[in-house]
Amino acid sequence: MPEIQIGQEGAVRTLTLKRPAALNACTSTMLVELREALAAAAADEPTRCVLITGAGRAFCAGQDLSDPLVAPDESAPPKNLGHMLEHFYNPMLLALRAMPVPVIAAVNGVAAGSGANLALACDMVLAAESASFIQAFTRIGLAPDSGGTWLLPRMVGRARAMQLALLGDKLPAAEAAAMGLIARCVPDAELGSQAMAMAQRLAQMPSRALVATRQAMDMSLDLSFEQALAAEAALQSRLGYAADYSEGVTAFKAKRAARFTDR
Ligand code: T3D
Repeated sequence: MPEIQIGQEGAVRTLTLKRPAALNACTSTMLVELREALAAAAADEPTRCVLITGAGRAFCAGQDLSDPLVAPDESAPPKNLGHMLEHFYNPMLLALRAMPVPVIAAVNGVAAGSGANLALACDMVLAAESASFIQAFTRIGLAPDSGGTWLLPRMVGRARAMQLALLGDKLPAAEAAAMGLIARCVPDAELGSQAMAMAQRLAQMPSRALVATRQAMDMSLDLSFEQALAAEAALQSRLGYAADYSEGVTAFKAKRAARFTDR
């Protein structure tokens, strides 16, 4: 039984985490399937946006704590959890951040531990009102992983990042939106349609410009102002040679909608 369900709506590839009985907790199988599904979407020219969501009442409860690769076992030596990260999480997350098209998370319920950070690693997060985000790591004696230590301070500042990570409290979606951790909190019944509408909108936009925006934002916090200006100039040089720039300006002058095709 696949643990990732793959769908397609026009130019939008949907990836649904599908272990609802365990709140879509991540197994090594699911992480490999997710990485492969991202690679397939990246290689598929007609796909111009990826939408990740969860089946059932949760988005993802983080690492499956029953997985023999990580579950503590008194009759066996302790396991090296770093291996799970190095072999399964990190390659998937690096593939996600290197996608040639935007990636949206539609958080339909609780997103805990690595499940929360999987959502936050996406380019835009929409969440249902009943959803929540939990940096659940310290609750079980671990520190944030799956990019949490990098993402959280950049997204909400160190003080809030530390509060979320140290306490591991449940953060309702509305509060996550209010503090700028996610883009939008929507009524439960509207999550699917609003997330798909956003994905379809992004799919019509110039993919290379969107991806360059992600790259520039990711880099900028580690750069001086001068370095950021230089990085922007380098990205803009690249975009200026692409067909989408020519199409965008031509469409503007002709007062028509642009038809972007680069990827
Ligand atoms: O290398 C490494 O492996 C380290 C990597 C770590 C990455 C991490 O993600 S660490 C954090 C792991 N996640 C957690 O600690 C969260 C554990 N889950 C919860 O705290 C709660 O389930 C939730 C707050 C997410 C939801 O609570 P609630 O009350 O809505 O649901 P529930 O009743 O607790 O769970 C429903 C079922 O899902 C239940 O199974 P059952 O009793 O009906 O058969 C529960 O055991 C299962 N489930 C929930 N989370 C996990 C899980 N099963 C396995 N692993 C889980 N993470």
